[in-house]
Amino acid sequence: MKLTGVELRRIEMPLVAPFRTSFGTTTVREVLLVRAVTPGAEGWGECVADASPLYSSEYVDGCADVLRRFLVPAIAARPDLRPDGVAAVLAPVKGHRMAKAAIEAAMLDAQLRLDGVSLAGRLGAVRDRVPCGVSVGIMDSLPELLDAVDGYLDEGYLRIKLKIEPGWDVEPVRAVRERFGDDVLLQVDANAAYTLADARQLARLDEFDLLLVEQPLAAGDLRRHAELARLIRTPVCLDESIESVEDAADAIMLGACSIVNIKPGRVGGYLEAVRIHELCRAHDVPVWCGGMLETGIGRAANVALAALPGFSLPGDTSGSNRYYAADLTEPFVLRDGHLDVPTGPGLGVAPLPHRLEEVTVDTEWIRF
Ligand code: SMG
Ligand code: MG
Repeated sequence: MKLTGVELRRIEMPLVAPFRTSFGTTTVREVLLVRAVTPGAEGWGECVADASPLYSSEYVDGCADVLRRFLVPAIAARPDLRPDGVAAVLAPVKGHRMAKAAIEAAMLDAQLRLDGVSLAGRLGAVRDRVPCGVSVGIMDSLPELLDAVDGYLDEGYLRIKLKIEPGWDVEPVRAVRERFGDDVLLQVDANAAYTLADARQLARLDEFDLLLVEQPLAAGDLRRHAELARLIRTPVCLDESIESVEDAADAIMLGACSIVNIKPGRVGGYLEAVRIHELCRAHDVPVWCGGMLETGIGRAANVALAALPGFSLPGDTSGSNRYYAADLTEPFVLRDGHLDVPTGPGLGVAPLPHRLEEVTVDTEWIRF
């Protein structure tokens, strides 16, 4: 494809409420957007890195730097590069998967708009809407948590995920079960806040029939996840540990997880995400689509991915209003617990120009 240039654009999106996890609290989502410009179309990619390297080693300034200095120049040097060749061209640069995913997504969007094909169609989607869950942050008190869960169930969310950490695990889960009953699909996410020495505490969650416990231990620790999986009944799901299809293969083989959270940014892009989906499907390992508090740009792509056949559990694909009073695109609205998969070419959505202007804090144009 003939790129005329790439824009790196920083935006700041205030959240409707602070979102607290075991590693920190977000009140404003700082997002790096990548815009790939061709003579016939432009495409958008959302980088999912946070402002600080706490979820993973990547962070917004680092992503902008590696894009500017290494990734975009490598792509500029290959004038006929198509989106499905991007990963191989960027492979000599180690790591930096979130940054790589963002430029690949922008090029994919531009190419698909030129071709008149939707991202969902390109990835192999088989559904026109996807079932949605919601991720509920750590709160200051149980009554606050129960109010939040009550509100989300009222809105129609089909699955609740509670963020947990040592000191906030069994009690919030028990409180939600007691108040809302055993039929609610419920799962927890520790963001690596425990060690294997906490196995006994984690086993106390067994009685609550959770769908899964997500990333209880450190990202690099597949072996101990496998040990933990033998000590507790709740299925172990991995998020931070899975950065590639090879990681997923290792985790499945070791018995480190029986479910995988697929986040395209974490694994280096939507095309790698599809490969992980295929591997998991071949092994009968259910997958679901994770979330990184995306704006409508990243959300559109996630919803397209979540429409693939192996995504058999509701994802963290919440409506726009879960995080933003005003989204960057036309908002994604929950209907009957589902979001519609966009059908237009590429992402099927684009930033609303006035909204984009309002939230932009910096732009940088790299001419080819
Ligand atoms: O987009 O709904 C969302 C966020 C879902 O909990 C969520 N994401 O570990 O799965 C996870 C977290 C990572 C982001 S926390 C700032
Ligand atoms: Mg997670």
